[in-house]
Amino acid sequence: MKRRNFVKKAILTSMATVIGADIVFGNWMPKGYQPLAFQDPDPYKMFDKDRGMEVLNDKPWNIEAKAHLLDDKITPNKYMFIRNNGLIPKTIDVKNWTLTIDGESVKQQKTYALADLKSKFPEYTYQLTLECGGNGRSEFDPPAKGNQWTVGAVSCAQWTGVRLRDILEDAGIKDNAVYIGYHASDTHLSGDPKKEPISRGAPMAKALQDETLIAYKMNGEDIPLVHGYPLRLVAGGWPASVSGKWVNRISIRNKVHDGTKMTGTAYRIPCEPVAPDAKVKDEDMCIIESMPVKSLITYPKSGAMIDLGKKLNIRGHAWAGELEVSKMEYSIDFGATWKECPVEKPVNRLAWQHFSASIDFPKRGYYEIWGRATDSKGMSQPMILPGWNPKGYLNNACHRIAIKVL
Ligand SMILES: Nc1nc2c(c(=O)[nH]1)N[C@H]1C(S)=C(S)[C@@H](COP(=O)(O)O)O[C@H]1N2
Ligand SMILES: [Mo]
Repeated sequence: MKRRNFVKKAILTSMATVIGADIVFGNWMPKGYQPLAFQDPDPYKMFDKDRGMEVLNDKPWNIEAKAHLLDDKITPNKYMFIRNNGLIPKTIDVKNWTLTIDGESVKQQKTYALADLKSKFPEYTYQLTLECGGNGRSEFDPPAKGNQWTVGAVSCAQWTGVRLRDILEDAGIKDNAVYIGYHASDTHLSGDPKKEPISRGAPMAKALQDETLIAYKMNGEDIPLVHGYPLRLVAGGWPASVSGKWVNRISIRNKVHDGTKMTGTAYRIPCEPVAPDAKVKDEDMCIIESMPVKSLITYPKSGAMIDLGKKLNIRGHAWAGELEVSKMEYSIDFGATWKECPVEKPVNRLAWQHFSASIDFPKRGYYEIWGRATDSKGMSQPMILPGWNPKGYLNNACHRIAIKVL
């Protein structure tokens, strides 16, 4: 019989690879037919994520971790949250991938192939804390629109690449440079090729920091596609929206970058505190820069039980944007009293720091452990939700876990 109306063998084989099983009656599949497995993809398989992660949105894909999944000192891919504003690039042409430096304040526009970047500039590796500006949004009341992140939109992976500073200086920075802005190859949800899903940036001082990288590796391997393969800007300690994935162009601007999600209310908070539910004018909103001090108890998992008379060992991470965490405390009495516990130095600037404590409980019953970090300028995490803001950013309230002593 004639087979030309049916799917070719090579295509069948590649489909079977993606699905992870033989397509038994595949030779009967009409040409151009899309198997259901592709129409309703399994995000955990597609992105190599742990099944304990929580999918918040599938268009675009937004997936968060849980506190206890973030226990590793270096966050592995399977526990790393995903935040997309648009659609992940469908095809990545690595061989022809380039990074262009342009803008009003570049001395000479330049384009670098991936291989150029790797051979021309020295390589650095840093562990960098990336927290979404909207992490903790789910607690705001009145609620804020957007992904209802709980605590899991934070990661601290190891990033390897070249310094953005070295590239910018190679192209030449004019004296009037103010800001950099990134452009990337993901596409707008509307499908309109002229619209960018996001194009943010940072002031020159942040762009020129040692730790601000144009990265091509995460945790020692190629960056996973969903996290920005093959090239990503990484600016630790600032809202992770500054860390552009799939970057192909960086503009040196003579003004504050005005790309998508730089203006209006996006990634901005009221310059002065406002009452909950207040309407704030665009001109009274200020761009979020360094993230506030925060911590997570990553062990044990909330709900753990322990026998009376046994010590409970807890541990977790604390971070403070551009600053260091200088003190870590915990409370088992709803914040009435606090005990200090040791917190390690960061492996490098902008990496999260590890704390641990060994806790005694006076009698059987229900307890909560609250963790509170303080930064090197003396600012501490608030015990409950901090300043309400229209878009629900910067909730750095103390993390809490429930414990039952039997
Ligand atoms: N090109 C591009 N870069 C992007 C985004 C995006 O949608 N497109 N999202 C930003 C936001 S809001 C966050 S919080 C981080 C999330 O990074 P991750 O998905 O690797 O965890 O990427 C940032 N970089
Ligand atoms: Mo974000």
